[in-house]
Amino acid sequence: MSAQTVPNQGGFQVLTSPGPAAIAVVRAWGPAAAEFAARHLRLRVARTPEEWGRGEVLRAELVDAGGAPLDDVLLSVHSPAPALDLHVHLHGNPWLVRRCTEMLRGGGLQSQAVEGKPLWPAADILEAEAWTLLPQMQTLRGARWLLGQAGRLRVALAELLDEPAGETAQSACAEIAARRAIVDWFARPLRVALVGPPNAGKSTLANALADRCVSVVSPVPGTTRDWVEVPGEVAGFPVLWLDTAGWRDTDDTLERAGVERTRRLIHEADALVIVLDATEQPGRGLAALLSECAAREAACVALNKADLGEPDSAVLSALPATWRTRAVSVSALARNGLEALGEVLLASLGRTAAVLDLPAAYTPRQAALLGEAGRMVDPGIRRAHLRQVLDVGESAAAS
Ligand SMILES: Nc1nc2c(ncn2[C@@H]2O[C@H](COP(=O)(O)OP(=O)(O)OP(=O)(O)O)[C@@H](O)[C@H]2O)c(=O)[nH]1
Ligand SMILES: [Mg+2]
Repeated sequence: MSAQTVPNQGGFQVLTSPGPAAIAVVRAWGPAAAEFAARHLRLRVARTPEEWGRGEVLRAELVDAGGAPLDDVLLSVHSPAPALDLHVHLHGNPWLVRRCTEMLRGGGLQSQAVEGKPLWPAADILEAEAWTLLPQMQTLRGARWLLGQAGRLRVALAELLDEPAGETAQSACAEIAARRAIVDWFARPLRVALVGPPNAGKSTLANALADRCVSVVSPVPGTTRDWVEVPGEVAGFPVLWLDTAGWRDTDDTLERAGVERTRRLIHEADALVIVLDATEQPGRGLAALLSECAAREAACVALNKADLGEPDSAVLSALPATWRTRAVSVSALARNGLEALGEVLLASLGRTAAVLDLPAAYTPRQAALLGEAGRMVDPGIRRAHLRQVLDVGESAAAS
């Protein structure tokens, strides 16, 4: 137990991530936990904490100081009283968790931070860290990637510990550390702005990409005035589609304010999809729009309304050569070409399947140690850093 704990009182930790969930788990230990249990946990079959056995799972009611029931909970006993160590499995309502932690504090228990501590024993620290991060993965692909990374990183570290010396090992360490950014691909939605002239089909495309009807669609140009956020995913990466006001010169004050917001998003979004009605002659504003977007690398072009016919050659020749290679024919209405559009968008961001198969650091701790190892010319010192990533000493790493 750490120095923060008051030994004769006890402490508590919320082991699960914050926010709503099906279940939340709160760990409490020490004599004060036994007092808390006696006061606030009413068992279905009345037994005092001194009568509970290690490994027992008990059903109880969590009650407040006045005896009013708050929740139906499960208790798992990890160590019996008097040195009670208990997991209380509550329903994962944040208000309920807060109420429970208030009562624990009121009972003299001290809150302690949870650092990489999983709910059950992990094979090693790499697995424990992956489990701790798991709730933050926003898609199934992200969860799979993270769980696979523990194994990939373990293998890569074993190979690097075997590596006799040299720059290859140094750069391999640095590359694994730099791939720490990948975990955020799955933990934070990519903000992609859909920009283009009025009536090009941006709102229809946003709704089709997210497979839900959030943005208003109409044949009247200038329908979308403020940007609309539509959550979705592309190939297992979480995305927030930002449907914007159509790009054009206008005297309408309200519409002009919308276009100004579009201009801001062109530069602030993580990536762009430039949406064009490919069946129409390019309008006067297209050159200005393309020049506003020119500096953005992470971008692609949706040549929309493909259901009406081939793209107009004037639209294609209005695109600079670099944009033409990233242009995809789609029909937002018929939902055709959306997958190909997603692939081109992800490629412009460097998010390829091949990158996901490489070993990557996924916590700041791993990245810092691997980054440090990458700077070490001396193989002995480098290996010492690598062993720290695995959280093992000299003999354990050698065995
Ligand atoms: N045929 C066809 N029509 C489409 C397609 N996509 C959009 N439309 C139509 O084009 C019109 C404009 O669509 P919106 O999605 O509102 O266009 P927008 O770009 O959001 O327009 P603003 O909000 O005014 O800038 C609507 O009548 C849509 O039904 C498409 O792929 N094919
Ligand atoms: Mg719109």
